[in-house]
Amino acid sequence: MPENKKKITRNDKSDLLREASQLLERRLSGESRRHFLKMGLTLGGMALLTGCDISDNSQAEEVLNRMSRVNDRLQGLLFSQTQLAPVYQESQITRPFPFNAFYGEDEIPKVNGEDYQLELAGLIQDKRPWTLPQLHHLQQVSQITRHICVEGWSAIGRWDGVPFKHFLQAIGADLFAKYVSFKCADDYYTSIDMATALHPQTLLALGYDGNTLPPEYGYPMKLRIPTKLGYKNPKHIRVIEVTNRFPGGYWEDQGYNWFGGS
Ligand SMILES: Nc1nc2c(c(=O)[nH]1)N[C@H]1C(S)=C(S)[C@@H](COP(=O)(O)O)O[C@H]1N2
Ligand SMILES: [Mo]
Repeated sequence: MPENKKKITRNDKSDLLREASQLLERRLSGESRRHFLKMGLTLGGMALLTGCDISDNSQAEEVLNRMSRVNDRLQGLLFSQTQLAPVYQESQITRPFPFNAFYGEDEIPKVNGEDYQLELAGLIQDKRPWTLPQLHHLQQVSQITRHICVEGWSAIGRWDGVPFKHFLQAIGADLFAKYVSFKCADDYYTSIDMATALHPQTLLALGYDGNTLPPEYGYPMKLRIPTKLGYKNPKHIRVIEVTNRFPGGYWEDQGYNWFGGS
């Protein structure tokens, strides 16, 4: 008998519901998640609306996927390039700042900055790779913001680097394309919408707290996006691609909400 066709008892159902609502929390994010919850649009409600049987795993999965896609679209619509994430004082920085990755600290990728080249692909006029000294020649800014991880922790840090919008303009990226995607020196990958890429607080971060970005926080560079959850902030970026084809992401492809607003 296939996994999702097993007979389901009453207890199984409440376990399933509990598990499903935890999944749902992960699949929705940002301002529209708060709207969803305020409207009482729960998984059960959605199941009624769509006529899906949520005690059937594959149908529950389908409901979650649909809610997640609606949530992406709503967040995209609600997102404003003039609405800024809160900024903090030097004294509020969390020390030490937490490390997180899908592996332990002993597996942090070792990138050699001397021969490092940032590769560019897709809808970009000038796809020549960039070295670290070239990136340091661009105008640098610094910013103290809160990093929020879906796993239930947040921390305030200071990142220094190049406003990503300036970089996209410098390389002649198609600013009307839908997505910017990132491949990292570990097996991590993620992607963002163009509106977020152009947001004034989105930073190609080369430094942390006044020093070179250390290996644990993403040497030689990470994208720091204070309007998005932690998993949308790629560390150890190796390739940047501008594209209209939906690129997904490491956690997003496992069910985390793609827009991932904070
Ligand atoms: N390359 C890479 N980037 C990544 C991750 C990862 O595993 N690999 N994890 C993401 C997650 S879930 C979080 S919370 C943050 C953690 O960043 P930090 O180590 O600077 O706190 O990195 C994000 N970017
Ligand atoms: Mo995270």
